[in-house]
Amino acid sequence: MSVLEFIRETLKKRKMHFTLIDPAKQEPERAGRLAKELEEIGTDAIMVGGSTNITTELMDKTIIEMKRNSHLPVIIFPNGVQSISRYADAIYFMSMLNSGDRDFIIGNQARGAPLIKKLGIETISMGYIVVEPGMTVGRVGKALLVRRDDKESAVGYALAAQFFGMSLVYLEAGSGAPEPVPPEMVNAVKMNISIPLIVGGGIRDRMSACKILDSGADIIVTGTLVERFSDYRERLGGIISCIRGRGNVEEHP
Ligand code: 1GP
Repeated sequence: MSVLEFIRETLKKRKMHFTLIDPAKQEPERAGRLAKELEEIGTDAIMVGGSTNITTELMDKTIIEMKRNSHLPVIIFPNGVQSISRYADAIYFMSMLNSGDRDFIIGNQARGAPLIKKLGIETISMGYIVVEPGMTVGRVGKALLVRRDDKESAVGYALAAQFFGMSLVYLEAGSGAPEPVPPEMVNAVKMNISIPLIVGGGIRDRMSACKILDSGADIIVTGTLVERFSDYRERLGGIISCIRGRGNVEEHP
């Protein structure tokens, strides 16, 4: 089963949680141990990537350790050609739809596509929309940030992703954002699209996760939680229990 099929099949039964691990923020061995722990806690997949200091060697070593320690699907969350690793299960073939820099919309993608083809990595097409405050990814990607009160623009970008034939839409507040994307915006986007909606950035506890899920997110992503909170096991457990308590629940093996 491809990673996209796994996502689609799981979403027929329940919502999902993905964990973002930035390979530049810890040694590959720690990333491997984290993957094992995250699998035990119940995350559904690991996204690997970051906005700065990413090299192919670091991606390779980190993903090898994750695959050695867990059965979780590993999806590359790329910031450029240097993020492409032959060891991943899939790569988001993503476009930052509201970037002001063509490299982030189509340039890096065109440069990386031949290598992805050569390595035979599964591609999952995704429209990526950066909402205020956007944090590092907003700055690096020169995002023309969607204002937090501008639901119409978010809906427009998300629908454009769907009409382009993309498989997923990602609403991003930026890693480390003080608050997640507003629930009203999540809801407006969800009401208008029929492809799965991922929401990430600033989700740190059960209450904010539940709010985003109830507003219509199909998949929520957390990253900073594992990096900066010593009680991340309890926090993640709470977030995942919210996911398991929503929708057509079926226990994940
Ligand atoms: C970043 O949405 C992810 O791309 C995760 O954000 O680090 O704030 O959880 P946090």
